[in-house]
Amino acid sequence: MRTQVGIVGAGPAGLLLSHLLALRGIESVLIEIRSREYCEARQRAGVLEDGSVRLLRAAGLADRLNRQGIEHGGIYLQFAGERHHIDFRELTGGRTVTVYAQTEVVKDIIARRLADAGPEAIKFEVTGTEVADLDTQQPKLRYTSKDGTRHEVTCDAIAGCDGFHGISRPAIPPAVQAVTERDYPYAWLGILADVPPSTDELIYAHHPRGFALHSLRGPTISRLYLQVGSDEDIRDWPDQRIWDELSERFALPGWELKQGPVLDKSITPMRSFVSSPMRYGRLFLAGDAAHIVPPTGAKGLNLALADVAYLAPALADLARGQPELADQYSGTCLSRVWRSTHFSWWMTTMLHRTPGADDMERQLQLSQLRYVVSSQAAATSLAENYTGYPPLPATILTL
Ligand code: FAS
Ligand code: PHB
Repeated sequence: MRTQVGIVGAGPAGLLLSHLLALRGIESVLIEIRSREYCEARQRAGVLEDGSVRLLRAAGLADRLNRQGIEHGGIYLQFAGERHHIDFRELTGGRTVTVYAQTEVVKDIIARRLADAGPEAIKFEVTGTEVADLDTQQPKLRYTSKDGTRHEVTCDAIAGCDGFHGISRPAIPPAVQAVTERDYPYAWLGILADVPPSTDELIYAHHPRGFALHSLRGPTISRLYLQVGSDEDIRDWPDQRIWDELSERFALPGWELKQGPVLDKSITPMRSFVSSPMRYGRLFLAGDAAHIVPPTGAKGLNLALADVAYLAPALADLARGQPELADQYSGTCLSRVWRSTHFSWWMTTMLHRTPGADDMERQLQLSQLRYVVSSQAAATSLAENYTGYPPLPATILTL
């Protein structure tokens, strides 16, 4: 079997890449180990940067996003019994973010790919994925389909969009790969709750007991997170204990956290991870396969979408014998990745309590938070990074 681009992984990166390539007349084979239902139900990110919304609109994928997405003009920072609003519109000249869950982005793109290219557009529930001959002009993608048939696809290029635990990144020889990583001594316990949000925009709360985040998924569904120890077991966190802890960390006079049935809960480790370069021969990494950020900056999903926004034109040109964009791909993306990696680290270390930390950490954090909410320069820096910096260029948003 032959194709122009083999894509490993049907998360946001792989799905969007297959669509952006199709818009450019480039055929691809997209394989995925999980089922469609699993991919669509996997609770992950919730906030789209300004550029991600523009990208999905330019790609013709934003009908439901335009109807159901909730535009937010800022966030709240809470600390020392105070809650302050950071006004993105005012600070960035009109840029905003949109609350629209990753699950919905995945559903929208799967539906579009299957409608455009039929049931074979995404091969779900494959096993035995392998990539080979990456340093040749005909790399191979091998997998066993759900019916037990073993396949080998000869490609012009392969896109490793298979996330942090995928097989693509490990296929790069260690001698040519530089990994930079930092594990944080805490994790996020996240819940999806059947209760109207107690806030109009996200609340990021610094508290002596640890960080808490109030996000949302719509007028009747809330999404909340709690900093917990990095070795916590979700079985030790019955729903009421979670609500009690959240209520304490968000407590403000005259304000109450509404509680309700918990629909989903999970614990996510926190790490910063960058693998460089994001290319080896004809293998190109995109999204979590190449980098991981702590979710405090709401960057993971947006970085994945930005990577493939650059990768699609690069692979289209490469297929036509013009390698320049493909040669620039890794450098271009890593520059954005490090900006988001720094911002995510900055938000994380400003808001989370390091276990066993002395009062110096707390005083430094409070000073930084007070500076951010009182200085226009400091608040502008947070606002432009949170809404997406650097903004995706018009060349990338013109499809
Ligand atoms: P993904 O991991 O989403 O997708 C990779 C796909 O490849 C998966 O479907 C996987 O099944 C498939 N795959 C793996 N191995 C394969 C193989 N061998 N063959 C074929 N397919 C294979 N980001 C935020 O911005 N905010 C958040 O709150 C947030 N919360 C998160 C919570 C969790 C538990 C996790 C793990 C991540 C979270 N993230 C969050 C980050 C997340 O949104 C990622 O950035 C985003 O999913 C990245 O998309 P992809 O790069 O497509 O990777
Ligand atoms: C979410 O809604 O899931 C979310 C929002 C902002 C973050 C992380 C997660 O920083």
